[in-house]
Amino acid sequence: MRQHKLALCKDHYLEWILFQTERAIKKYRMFGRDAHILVAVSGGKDSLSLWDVLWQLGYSVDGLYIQLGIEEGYSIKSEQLCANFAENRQLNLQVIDLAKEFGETVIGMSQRSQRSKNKPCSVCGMVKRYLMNKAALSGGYDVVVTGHNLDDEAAVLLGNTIHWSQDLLPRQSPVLEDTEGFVRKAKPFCRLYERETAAYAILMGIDYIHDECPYSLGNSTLFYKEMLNKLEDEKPGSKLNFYQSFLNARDAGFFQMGGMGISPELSTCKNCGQPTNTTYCAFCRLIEQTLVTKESFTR
Ligand code: Q46
Ligand code: ZN
Repeated sequence: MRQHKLALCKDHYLEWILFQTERAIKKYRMFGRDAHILVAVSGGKDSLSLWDVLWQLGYSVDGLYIQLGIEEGYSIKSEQLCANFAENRQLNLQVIDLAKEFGETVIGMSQRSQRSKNKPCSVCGMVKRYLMNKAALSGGYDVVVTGHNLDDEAAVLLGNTIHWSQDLLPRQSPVLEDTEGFVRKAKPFCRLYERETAAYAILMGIDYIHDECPYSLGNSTLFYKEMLNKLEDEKPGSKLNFYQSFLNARDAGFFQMGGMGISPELSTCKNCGQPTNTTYCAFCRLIEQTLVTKESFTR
């Protein structure tokens, strides 16, 4: 690990990952030892490694898999890998199947939505965030955790910085506090490089989906990741420094200046009760568009 000037054998590497994860949980006050945790799993190396690490560290953690119905066998295979992972460790996995519960896959939903223009990622992201929050609230969980790693966070940060996004920059954080209607969210792998989480999965023998979602090809996050990798090759530690310096600046109040960080007033959705700044939340408007009957949705 050139960025840390550190080389470790297998046993010490696995210990190091556990130590670094615990350290991030404490440093950013993500959750306590007795928290009831829901981890959102996709079948990929990051989320399954995170579930494994939290379990190894002795946390109480259940899994949530959202079956999106992505073609080319991607969703079927990823659900199976999550189910195998949970079964091998006797852990609880909740599955929400969009087609069964809402009558349509995420691709069908996005084709009907103004929001996506044939690129499902925007609708997909919104649907996943909504359902994670809903599942965590109804299951009585204290926090939802996701497997976002440093490469993900640095790429999003680069995109938000290029646009100087006044809405998104102040909200990018390793932990989002719970607020009325929103459960707490945390990213315990936010300081681990993608190759570090991949190495953990391989060394632990975790069977994960190696294919990328077919819709991820050509998206700007992948492009920003490639740019950051080039920078990292020339200057090891650049990604970590970019992200950490941003967090330091944010904590020092940088984004409170000039009106950044002002959030719109939220009320509650008239259909489902989740927070929104319009009469009906984006998820309920989407479901109405997809012609699913109100009875099946509010069930
Ligand atoms: S699953 Fe969904 Fe991702 Fe596939 S459709 Fe896009 S957002 S790329 S993380
Ligand atoms: Zn709603």
